[in-house]
Amino acid sequence: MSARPPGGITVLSGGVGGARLVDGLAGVLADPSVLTVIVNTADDWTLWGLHISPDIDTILYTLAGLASAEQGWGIAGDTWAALRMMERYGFPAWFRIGDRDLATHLARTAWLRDGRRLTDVVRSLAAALDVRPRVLPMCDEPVATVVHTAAGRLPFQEYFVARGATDPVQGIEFEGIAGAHPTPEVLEALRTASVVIVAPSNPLVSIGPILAVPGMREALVGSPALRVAVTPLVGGRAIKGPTVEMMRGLGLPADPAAVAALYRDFLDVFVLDTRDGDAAASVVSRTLQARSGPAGRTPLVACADTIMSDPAGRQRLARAVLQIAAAHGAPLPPAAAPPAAPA
Ligand code: FO1
Repeated sequence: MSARPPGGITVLSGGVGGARLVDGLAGVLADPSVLTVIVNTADDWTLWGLHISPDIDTILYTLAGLASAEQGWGIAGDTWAALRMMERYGFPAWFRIGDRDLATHLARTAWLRDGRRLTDVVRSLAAALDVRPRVLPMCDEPVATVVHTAAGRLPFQEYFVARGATDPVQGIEFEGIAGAHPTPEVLEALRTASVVIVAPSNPLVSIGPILAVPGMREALVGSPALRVAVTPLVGGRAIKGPTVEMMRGLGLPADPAAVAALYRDFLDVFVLDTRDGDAAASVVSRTLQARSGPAGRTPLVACADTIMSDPAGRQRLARAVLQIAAAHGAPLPPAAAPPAAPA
């Protein structure tokens, strides 16, 4: 395990929304190697005998500057020759693996078959793609999200991609979670960070599995870092994906206060979108009400523009989150100089 300087920044993240903030942070930090990303792997699945890790790959491709902005997954400008051939051989083609993306799944699968840990494999992928932040799977063991619907128990990608996330969600299960452990690298990243940021990812199926790994919440509670979560909801809607529908399906109010309550046992600061500033009081009261046992620290609420529609928006939110962390006393690594004003 390579030693990192203390005072790092560790982000818990799913795919697209989290990747945008991670990219913004990597862009504003003078040394992006102080950044560690702990990534959901419960969306992982096996297709054509290959191990696919959608959220890990979205983070890697985004940080490598390869991501397809239109799709939100896969590689920009990828081609589909292999997919078309697989279709001719009778394989279903609803999960679209591009030709260059296919190489990532082939390499990962080959290395896993050699007996390597997923953590090591992701390190090799990141090194080959010149990704400087450290990207860590939440665990090395297989975990699979299963969505309970009226149509039955659906594997996550079948619910999300094949059926377009249209089935009302009745329950969510993380198969294999009881046998999972935070890796030594994950525990070290939580122990040595000065700030832990929960990205604006889906709290149920992106952040939820990370927090469900036995020992993860305890590691967050015990971390000396300031723990900041960024809302995935703005104006009652998720920027991307079925967060609102899933929360309602599980009987939760689909609002930022309900998201903050899911992080209640470790949260220090919750970042609301500026447009939702009037929800601050309910974030505090709901989080406190939901706390069991001694109240601990009262979560504080801050506001920022959380919409990341372009690279400038990603960096704007990254700087805002770092400023909020600094204002709450977190020692931070140096940020890169702000871009020069246009002449
Ligand atoms: N998402 C889609 O909506 N359609 C696809 O065909 C698709 C293919 C795909 C291939 C590789 C990969 O790593 C991800 C892919 N995704 C696709 C994204 C993925 O299903 C979800 O975005 C994540 O699991 C949710 O974070």
